[in-house]
Amino acid sequence: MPGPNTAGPPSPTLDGARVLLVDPYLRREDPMERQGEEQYPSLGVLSLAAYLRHRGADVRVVDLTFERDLGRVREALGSFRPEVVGVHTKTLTLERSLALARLAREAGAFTVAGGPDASSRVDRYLRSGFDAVVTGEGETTLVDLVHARKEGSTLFGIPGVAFLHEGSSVQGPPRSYLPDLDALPLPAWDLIDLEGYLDRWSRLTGDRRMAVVTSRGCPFDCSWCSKPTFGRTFRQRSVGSLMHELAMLRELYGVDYVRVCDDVFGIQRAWTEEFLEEMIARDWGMRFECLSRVDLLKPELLPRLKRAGLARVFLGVESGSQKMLDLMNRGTRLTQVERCARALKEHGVRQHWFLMLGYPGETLADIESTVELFRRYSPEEYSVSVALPLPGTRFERLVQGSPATGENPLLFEGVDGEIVHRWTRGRLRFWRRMAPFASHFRPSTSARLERASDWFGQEVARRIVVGEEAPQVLPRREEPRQSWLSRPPGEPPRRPAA
Ligand code: B12
Ligand code: SF4
Repeated sequence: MPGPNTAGPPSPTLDGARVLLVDPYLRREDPMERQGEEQYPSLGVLSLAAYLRHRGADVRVVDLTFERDLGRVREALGSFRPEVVGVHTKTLTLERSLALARLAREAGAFTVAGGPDASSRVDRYLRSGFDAVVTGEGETTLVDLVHARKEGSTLFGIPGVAFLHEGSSVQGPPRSYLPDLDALPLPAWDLIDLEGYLDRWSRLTGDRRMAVVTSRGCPFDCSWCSKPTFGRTFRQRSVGSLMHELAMLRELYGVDYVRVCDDVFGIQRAWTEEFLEEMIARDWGMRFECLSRVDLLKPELLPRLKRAGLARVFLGVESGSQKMLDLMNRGTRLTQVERCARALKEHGVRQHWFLMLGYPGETLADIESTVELFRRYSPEEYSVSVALPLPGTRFERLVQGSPATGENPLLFEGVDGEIVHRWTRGRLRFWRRMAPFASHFRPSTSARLERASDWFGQEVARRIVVGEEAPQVLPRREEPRQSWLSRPPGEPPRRPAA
């Protein structure tokens, strides 16, 4: 089984400390995800497990993804008797994380939460049963925390650690980011049932798929993007270390398709070129998919990306209106979207567009432009999310000044935002379904169809809008709607990244 591949930076020896890490995501409890097919183990948990093990801890992992209930955690608490239980957190799994904290505490373990959700609402986790929260990048912080527990020393002053002291939350200074990602050991694949994931992929697609990261963080500054773990830093692994990981996945597990889980793939052009050269030279027949930006996937790169195995790209297209892209601080141009979409089509690379509705300032005319852009390029896959002001984002600050610090801004004055949302999704679905037939239409038929769709779109819009003016999307006080986390049956998978 794979072990650590480097010595790594110096840090305390954990002397056999028993640590249990839990990924609380439980697919069958998530009605939206039950139909989803895109399942990968948490790379964060696997990286932490490998790092702790490398520092001398005795580590176990319970991945609940395909479990029926918390039975395996109970079992591990009883037989392994961990001193520390660490839980990976996402907003979707908050309740289950809190239930796990209760179970672990009852079993006498010290409980710690980490990952995107705990990092963005530390107090919530501390006041609901966790002994500590690790914010941001977890490897070195968790080692220091486990070491302090082992030694019985204080948690005060440990960078990246928060805990409650006499009822108040105390937070150590921010932890600096790991300077060299190559110093991390390979993920601890052997601590989970990786074969279970691979078998499932095999049945679904014929490929043995696994995830990797080639970098951490993203230097861009889209106004709605929340980056609770790696902030605006950007660190890239060397191509050599990535190729080593891919070779191991291939040899040990027969992986032949890789999802690159970076926030954005291809930020450094020289790195991308080197990676493509390596993939082409090795000729493994391994395919990959990634999330990227239209300004990075330059058409001249496409032939080599395709030869290197690029099969699918997730693109944050977001809107067909330049005004909206500028308001979102996206830093992309519609001309780039068009160029990129054309090039991907030409080279037979599947595209999945992320579209966003309801960002402040959006009018029905902007939504029309989005539908129009979609119609012209008809990506093979797409998902639509509702803009949500996440904690710590520029978007959140923007709506804070308004009388309503609305958590669900897809609300048009005088109009039910939900109708606009459904209506738009309906039209996108219609155009997606028409796409395979479009090439058989005569140009005059296509033009008639487009005119009818425009007329129908505008007519319905007129009926649901009260007043003459195209309404602005305005935030309004309401309970948060988690529609950005969910998707109705039959829709393609939701956006995986910000
Ligand atoms: C790849 C990815 C996916 C993949 C793989 C998911 C998986 N199993 O990890 C897929 C496509 C399946 C996916 C699905 C979903 N995802 Co996702 N995904 C990502 C993405 C782009 C990268 C995650 C990653 O691998 N990072 C690399 C690893 C090394 O970092 P990490 O996980 O953050 O872990 C580090 C720290 O967080 C910390 N840490 C993490 N856990 C713990 C635990 C302890 C105890 C400690 C001490 C520290 C610690 O230490 C780790 C190492 O430094 C992130 C965006 C991002 N940059 O985080 C979104 C993100 C995590 N996903 C998100 C969401 C919402 C989802 C879905 C719920 C969406 C949906 N409904 O379809 C599902 C949930 C499914 C699931 N199985 O969990 C959100 C979570 C937001 C939130 N607050 O909850 C994120 C942050 C994107 C965003 N900005 O909105 N996702
Ligand atoms: S949305 Fe994507 S490109 Fe924009 S800041 Fe977030 S991760 Fe970076």
